[in-house]
Amino acid sequence: MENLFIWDGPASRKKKIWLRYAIFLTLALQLNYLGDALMEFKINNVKVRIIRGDITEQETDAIVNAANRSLMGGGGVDGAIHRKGGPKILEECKKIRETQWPNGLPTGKAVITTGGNLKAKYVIHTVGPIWRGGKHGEQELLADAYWNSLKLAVSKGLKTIAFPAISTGAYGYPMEEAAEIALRTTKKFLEEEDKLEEVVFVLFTDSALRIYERKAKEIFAE
Ligand code: AR6
Repeated sequence: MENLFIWDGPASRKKKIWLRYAIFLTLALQLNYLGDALMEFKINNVKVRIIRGDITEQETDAIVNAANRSLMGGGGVDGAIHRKGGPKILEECKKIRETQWPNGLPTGKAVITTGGNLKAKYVIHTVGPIWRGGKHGEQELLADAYWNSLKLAVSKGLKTIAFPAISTGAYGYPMEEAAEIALRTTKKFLEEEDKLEEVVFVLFTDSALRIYERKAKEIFAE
């Protein structure tokens, strides 16, 4: 059999280039995988993971929806959750509107419904603030959205929860600032409360992932 590792003249040059390319690609993929897999922290014995992915594919007990106050669905994460989760989610949202929140869910509050056909058993719907320059209480409201979602998960006895980057899409919140609040609020919550087992931050793009990773190294190391 021809040995690919031995130089046997220009005829095999192309093969060697391909081989090197294949080795390089394998290593790069592994490094990338390891890099992501290593982005894991422990706060008060609770695992915090930061990954790139689709929130609707998460197998945590609950996934969080970046909803709007109507709770009747929309685009982005909200649209994807209702599409994949099916009509049961909307049915329960309608009941919540009829009973608990007739005028809509206020910004920063959270409610819970079934996960319908999703892998997650529950969806926690919260409303993040619309970014209006940062001087209209956006920070507090975004922190409330994370805090109240975590609190609701604990009050229902759930152990694992996954968040998207709330408010950073249609609502225009800058990713850097939003990541800072998501991570600081979660850290504070987990320092006070250790009933959860895992919190996952699911970022949709590479650039969002990098921002979260950088911020997490800073904030969780403090
Ligand atoms: N998985 C994870 N992250 C996602 C996904 C996904 N499948 N799809 C988008 N993102 P957005 P908001 C990211 O707009 O800013 C809706 O219409 C996306 O890249 O879903 O809170 C609601 O009904 C972005 O970084 O939520 C509201 O009206 C982040 O998720 C309004 O949008 C949030 O983007 C809420 O806007």
